[in-house]
Amino acid sequence: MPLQPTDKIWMDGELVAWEDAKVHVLTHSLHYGCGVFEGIRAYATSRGPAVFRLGDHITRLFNSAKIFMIDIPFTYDEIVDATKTTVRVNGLVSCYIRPIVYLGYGEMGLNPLPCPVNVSIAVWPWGTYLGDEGVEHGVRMKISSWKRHDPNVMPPAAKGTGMYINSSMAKLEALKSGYDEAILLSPQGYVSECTGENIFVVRDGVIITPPVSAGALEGITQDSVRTIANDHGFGYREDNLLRSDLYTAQEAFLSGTAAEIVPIRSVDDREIGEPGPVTRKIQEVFQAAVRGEVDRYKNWNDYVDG
Ligand code: PPE
Repeated sequence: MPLQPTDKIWMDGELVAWEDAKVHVLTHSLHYGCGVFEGIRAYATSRGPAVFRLGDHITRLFNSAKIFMIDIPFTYDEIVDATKTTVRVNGLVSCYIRPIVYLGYGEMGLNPLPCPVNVSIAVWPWGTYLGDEGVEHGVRMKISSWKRHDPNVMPPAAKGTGMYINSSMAKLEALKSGYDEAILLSPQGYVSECTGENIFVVRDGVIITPPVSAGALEGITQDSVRTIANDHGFGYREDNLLRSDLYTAQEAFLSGTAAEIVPIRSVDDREIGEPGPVTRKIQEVFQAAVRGEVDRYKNWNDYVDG
């Protein structure tokens, strides 16, 4: 689906018109992929739009930047405020939010140190990432021939722009082969994550997800799944998973800000089937929580209008 333009984009402290939010072709990050970003969502609630776990996302943005030694020229509070302002001025009740920190125009060459650090925040309406059909009946997954990053080649804890070439290639391979989405294995052969989502299997009522050491991003939605699972009496643990654990899973699902909670209906043509009760319950509670309907999770809702 083509991007749906909104009114304003926050760029380096100013709100500029959507069509004027441009960068020079010699922007450092365009050539070398050195930048960090976040994916956040704001949801419609009875008290107006609420950004989901905003503080956690901005903390991860600063941590990603720290890993690459990118010095963000704004404080945590300034970025939090700018995010809310951008949602507010665009008048959207719900939206996807994309903050990006990148090395700008100035010097060329691999040394990142002389480059200016630029920050932008854009928002736009974004529906279901993996399709309505996928949310309802599950997506068909393919294990990619591309491996996830080795932690000493690319740091999985960082949400670095250039790191997503790996995800793009896996996505391309899956789509060209007729599947909805890819699963990547770590260089050691354990299940890591999907191109832009964490992965879970359910076995005898216990939800199992790969540990960060298998190379996955520490997902904020994944952490919400952990909390919801603990609060609803499901077992939850992090453990290494083999591809055969996916093939024999009783239920499997994925989680991410863009994707939300999506059931997996098959992996490499091994049928898992229609979404099971654990997946459905997690989906249902998550959808209520993001909309500010669950008292217990109120601290996850950051209201844009104060
Ligand atoms: N793994 C990867 C590689 C990843 O990119 C994401 C988010 C996750 C796990 C889940 O993290 P969290 O959103 O905190 O639960 N991917 C973002 C970008 C997706 C995109 O296509 O762009 C997102 O979901 O916003």
